[in-house]
Amino acid sequence: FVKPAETTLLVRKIHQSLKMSEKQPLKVLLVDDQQSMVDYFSSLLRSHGLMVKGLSSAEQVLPALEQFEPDLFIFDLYMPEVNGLELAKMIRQLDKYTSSPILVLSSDDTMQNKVSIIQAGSDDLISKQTAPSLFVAQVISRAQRGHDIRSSASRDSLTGLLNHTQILVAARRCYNVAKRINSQVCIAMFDLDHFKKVNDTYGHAGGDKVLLAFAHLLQQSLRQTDFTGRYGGEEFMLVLPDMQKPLAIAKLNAIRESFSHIVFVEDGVEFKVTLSGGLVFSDECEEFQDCLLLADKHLYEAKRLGRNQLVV
Ligand code: GH3
Ligand code: MG
Ligand code: MG
Ligand code: MG
Repeated sequence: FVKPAETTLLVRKIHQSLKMSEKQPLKVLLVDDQQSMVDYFSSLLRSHGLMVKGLSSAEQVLPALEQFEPDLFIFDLYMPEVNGLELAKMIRQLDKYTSSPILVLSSDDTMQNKVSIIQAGSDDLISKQTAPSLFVAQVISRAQRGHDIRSSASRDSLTGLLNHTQILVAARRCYNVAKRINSQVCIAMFDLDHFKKVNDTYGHAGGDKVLLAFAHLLQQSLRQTDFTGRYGGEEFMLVLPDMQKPLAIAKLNAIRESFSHIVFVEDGVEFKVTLSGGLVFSDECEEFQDCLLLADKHLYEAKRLGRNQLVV
């Protein structure tokens, strides 16, 4: 038996890692072998509203990344064992951080050092003697860029929904949570009906408007704790954690129904679009992969039965 609060908490964690909401502070991971430097720069940045994880050795970096997803890395150049450049190279090899900004800190800000730092793939060298206000300004602007890169990489550019990779990450995590604490998650695959015809008749721009309208409808209709992603061209995946079957079905059916009533206008011509959906619940499958197969099978069945309907 599990209290609903626990699911909410776990689901919120998944959201935090995927959504990176604007309200979250910018996050910086700082490594310097001198603890006094770590303390000084961390408190300077914290006093300007940044969230800082300060470490005094390179070995602590990988474990720290499991809990803390930085927008910007700052590495001291001279450190025993692994220096700042080597550490930067290692970070660049992690899928999640291939494009993250990395600043290297040194009191030795010679041209030669600057050149080798940039050649090694880091973004810039900052002198430890830089005026605090300039240091803070540089860090904030780089961290903001890093944040933007990371959030655009997880979202679909047309609709702003999670992209294919991220919605699958969300679905898999919710599935694992549901299995672990014995709650229920609904995974739905929605596919717009005869969308090729919409494009052929009203143009690609007309089709895009329909996709956007649908994305807006989803965002309005679902809870903060639900996940919505663009799975493919005109295919969407919804993940509804911790919701009883009848309620999930009713909710998704209401979305299908509302969408079918939207009147689009293109060059003065009015038209409507419908969608079909396949639903699956976590207790119906042994493995996450089975959920995807079953949802897809149900979607295919909804199409076969005449579209504009959901199959559970
Ligand atoms: P069904 O009812 O069986 O799903 O038929 P359908 O025509 O919707 O399915 P099909 O897979 O044959 O065609 C999907 C179409 O979606 C093809 C493509 O032109 C369109 N599409 C995919 N991505 C986009 C997009 O980003 N914008 C626009 N406007 N159209 C897109
Ligand atoms: Mg040092
Ligand atoms: Mg379609
Ligand atoms: Mg399709």
